[in-house]
Amino acid sequence: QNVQFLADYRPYPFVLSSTRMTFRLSATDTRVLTALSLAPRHPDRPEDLVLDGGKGVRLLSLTIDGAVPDPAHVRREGETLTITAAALPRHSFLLETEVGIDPSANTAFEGLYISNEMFCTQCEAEGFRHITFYPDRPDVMATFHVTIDSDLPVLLSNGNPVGQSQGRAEWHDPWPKPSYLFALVAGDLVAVSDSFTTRSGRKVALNVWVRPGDQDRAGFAMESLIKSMKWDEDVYGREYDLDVFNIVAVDDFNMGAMENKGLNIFNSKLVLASPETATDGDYERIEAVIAHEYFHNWTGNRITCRDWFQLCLKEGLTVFRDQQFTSDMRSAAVKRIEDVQALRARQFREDQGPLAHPPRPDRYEEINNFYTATVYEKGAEVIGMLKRLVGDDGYRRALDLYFNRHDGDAATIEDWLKVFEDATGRDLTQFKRWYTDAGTPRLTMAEDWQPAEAGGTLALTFTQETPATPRQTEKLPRVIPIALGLIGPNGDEVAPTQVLEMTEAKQSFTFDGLGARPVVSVLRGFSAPVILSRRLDDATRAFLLAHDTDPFARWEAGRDLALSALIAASQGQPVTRDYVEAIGRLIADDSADPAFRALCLSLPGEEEIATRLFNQGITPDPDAIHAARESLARDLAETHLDLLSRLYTAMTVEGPYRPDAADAARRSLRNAVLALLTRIDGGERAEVLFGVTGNMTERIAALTALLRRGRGQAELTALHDLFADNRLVMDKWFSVQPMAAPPAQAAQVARSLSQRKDFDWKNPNRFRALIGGLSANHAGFHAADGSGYDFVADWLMRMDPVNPQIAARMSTAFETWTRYDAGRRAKALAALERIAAVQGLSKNTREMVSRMIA
Ligand code: B3K
Ligand code: ZN
Repeated sequence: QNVQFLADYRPYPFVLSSTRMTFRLSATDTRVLTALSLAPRHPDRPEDLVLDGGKGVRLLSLTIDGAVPDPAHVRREGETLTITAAALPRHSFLLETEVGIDPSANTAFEGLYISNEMFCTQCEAEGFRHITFYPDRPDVMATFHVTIDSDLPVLLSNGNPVGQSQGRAEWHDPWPKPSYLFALVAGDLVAVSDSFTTRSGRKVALNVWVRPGDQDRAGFAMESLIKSMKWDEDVYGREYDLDVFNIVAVDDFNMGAMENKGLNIFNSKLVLASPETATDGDYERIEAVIAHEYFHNWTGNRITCRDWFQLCLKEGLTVFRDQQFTSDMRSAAVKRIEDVQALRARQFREDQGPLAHPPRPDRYEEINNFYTATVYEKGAEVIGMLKRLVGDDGYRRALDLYFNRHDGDAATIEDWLKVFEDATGRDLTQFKRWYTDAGTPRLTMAEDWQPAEAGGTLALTFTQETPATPRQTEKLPRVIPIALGLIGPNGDEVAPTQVLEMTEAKQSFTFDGLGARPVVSVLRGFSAPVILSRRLDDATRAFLLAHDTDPFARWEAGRDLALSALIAASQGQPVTRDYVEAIGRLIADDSADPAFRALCLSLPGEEEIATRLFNQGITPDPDAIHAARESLARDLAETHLDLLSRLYTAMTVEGPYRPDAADAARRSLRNAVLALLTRIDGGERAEVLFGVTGNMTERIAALTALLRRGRGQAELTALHDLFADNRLVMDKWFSVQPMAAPPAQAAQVARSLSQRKDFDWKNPNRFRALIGGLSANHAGFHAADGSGYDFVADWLMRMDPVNPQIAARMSTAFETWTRYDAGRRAKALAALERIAAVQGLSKNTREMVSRMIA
């Protein structure tokens, strides 16, 4: 009954041209005065005016062109305010309201709220309706003029500053925008400032606003911003379009960051970094998310979404752009492998379970439940495929056309595909299924080799099939770009990468004139988000790991080798030596990028092993998987002890810490080696490293390695003593313990941490650290006694009334529950049913849980 359908879209019946607002800030009784310049879209067909407005918005006054309407024409129902057509002029009119809201009571962090005495907002997707009555939908766009009255020293909103006096600031945003891009910040803040001159000569003032004392940790964010602005000009020809660009760091934030026009608001963990407090991974993420939010200025803000079903129009594209940016700033090969790992871990998992949905869904109950890996990461993969199919030039022409044609629009996926069709002449009707269909296609490849006197022929036959997903049982074939190359028996490439375009359910491609049977390197660069299966023995995988010219395919060969060993071991079957030997050769190769070697040396996670088993029709046993992985790690360490010890010393990074890709690569290899060696050295190296290092990358690596061995108590205490006042480091402290705990203790570790006074659970980062830390411990969360399920369920029920978005998001810990054995399934289901039975459960969590139980 609460379901929204894509098919029901209709334009808003009024045109809103400008929005003027005044905020009189007060922690418990903020007054918001809003003046909307409206006009009926069809004056000859009068319609009621329906505005959105949350329960916490108290209407204090309302006038139309200065007059109070007859109260019989003003109706408040649920989350809307309706003014009947009879009370409205047929021409343009001014609607003015005054409302009262209580930011101090806002624990859901949606709308206007307070974090550490600072006022801030989060409006995407539907937070603006908790600030005032408004057509809170992305296709209603207006210029904003905002006045903020407050004694706080720093008062910020979108656009350019147009007035500043004691106790008052005025901001004007000339670019029409939807309400979800509105932002306001007020507090005692200090800025790290710089400037950027755009290529057409506009000088832009840049500020990263933080709490006093945090300035020395904001420099990297600023550097990242400047690099992003330059990159978007160089690569996409997109310039910034206001006089100022502000970024604000906030401690209480439901997600990573938000692209509000000219005023990005960030979770402080994605802004603040120093070598002592942030890891290499944190630095890389900060750089990527600063870029992502900045890139939204064009892909999201200048061109926004017609409705929330089109969310991947801005998110998929902006993720794709930030991935390109990181590839350019760091190592493209490493970035691609990391992205595929993340895609498989999160999106494939989603796509194969009860929460599967297409990148462009056609129904939802709570839109905040659709900010998913499918919308974001698969949305980006789909663009990567498009680019591969139309080529770099075609992509560039299509994007230029997109920006020219749709600047200022609230657009759709249809608009997006049309620019590719118009710019390249290609018909994308079949390709569109990637947007409208859920599920991960299974691609199989069979080889037929015909030797001949003059030269052999290799025929490759591919079949594709997509399993049914909720509400989508019929699946039609998709366009699958399959990048492949051929490698001769001596290891030389005999055919460089080419892209086969598969469009049928079953399709063959032949290669003639081959002297000897080549080894096929297929799905290079992970050219399509599919699950590939092919018959390949471990020796051939080892051959690919040694010789493939495509770094992704090379890594994948090693991954498959590792998984084949792990699966055999977890099933109690004999394990070949191919993986252990091949990996030894690879890591000894000093010409290979240390980051690449680190990726190859890090064993697949337990969840990944479970997924592989599940895809092979085998019920995963979390304890057996854990044991198999531990034993392979130990085997690696014992077999290559000398080599690993040498590498551990050789990869030491000299000199002061720098977060760049080259140094981070060496640390990542060294830490991967440490994880293995700690399994056999009694923790000696990790203890030494923890004691001498000054950077968080090595501290956390050493601590994690120790905790996995059931050690590390002294180090935990030391970390706590050093950083008790640093929230972000304490979040790491809370998450690493349940994550790295031996599985049998994980739930208990989490439970006792949750009883600490400093488990400030209403802070989303802290909650995610602990609850997410346990969910990331595969065998710990899926403990056979159900202790992991119960612990997480208890906390979701506690969080739900306080912050439904966080509860709903974290409930995805359960999304794979049907994969496991009957005993675990019964316990997981009982936990889910306990949540479902809660009276007054939020619509967010209710939707998630009922989809998972269905
Ligand atoms: N657009 C925001 C996400 C908003 C999430 C709302 N639940 C951040 C981003 O994707 O850049
Ligand atoms: Zn985004």
